[in-house]
Amino acid sequence: MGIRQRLNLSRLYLCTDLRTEKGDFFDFVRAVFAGGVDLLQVRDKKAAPEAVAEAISEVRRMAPMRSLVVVNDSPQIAGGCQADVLHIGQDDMPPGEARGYLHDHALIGRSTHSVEQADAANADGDVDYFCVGPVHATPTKPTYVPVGLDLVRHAARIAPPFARDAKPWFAIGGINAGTLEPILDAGARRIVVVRALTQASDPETAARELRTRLDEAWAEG
Ligand code: TZP
Ligand code: MG
Repeated sequence: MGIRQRLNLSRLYLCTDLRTEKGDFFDFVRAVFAGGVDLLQVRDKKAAPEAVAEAISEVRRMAPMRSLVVVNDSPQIAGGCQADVLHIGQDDMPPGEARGYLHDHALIGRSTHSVEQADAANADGDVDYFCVGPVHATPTKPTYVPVGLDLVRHAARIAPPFARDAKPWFAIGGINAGTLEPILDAGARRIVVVRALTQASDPETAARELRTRLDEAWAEG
């Protein structure tokens, strides 16, 4: 399956650090892939770039065919390991410049935190998907102002998930099985989570629960 098709089919995106304190990174990765995660980003600002690059190579070997492994922030690391997806924020290298480091079919995702940023990402030919958030306040990003459901509704208007040519987008920030329903009602059909899986006692079951609800929401329309 091609990279873009995998993105189009994706629903559950996990950002995780290397879990060095827990020491169970690869077991965790195996569990969440089994539970239905289809994009996995390694985001560990404390780890050495070499450790992140090494972990990413191993995760790519473990990843199911339908999934995509995402490199955060660094076009250089993404290019160096021939990554299929690079994720960049508003303060990172601009997408058009970052593309120069990547292989020809690689995808670029961008974080957005306002209507203006979401509109710009949606219109940018170098951005293949975007994220909107944080929907709710989150200790994972304590300095970010929550954008609430209004930005989710806006994203659903400019890029309706069921429209054939609409750009994929993900809601992010404070999402778990208990907060998912209003986010689906606001029009999201793809989500990014951190704590919902990294802090779960049974990450495979937690992933499967989110995945099942997302699959149902896609089927419901
Ligand atoms: N960007 C906006 S919110 C967020 C990022 C990386 C973190 C979301 O973490 P959690 O634990 O799912 O609330
Ligand atoms: Mg960044």
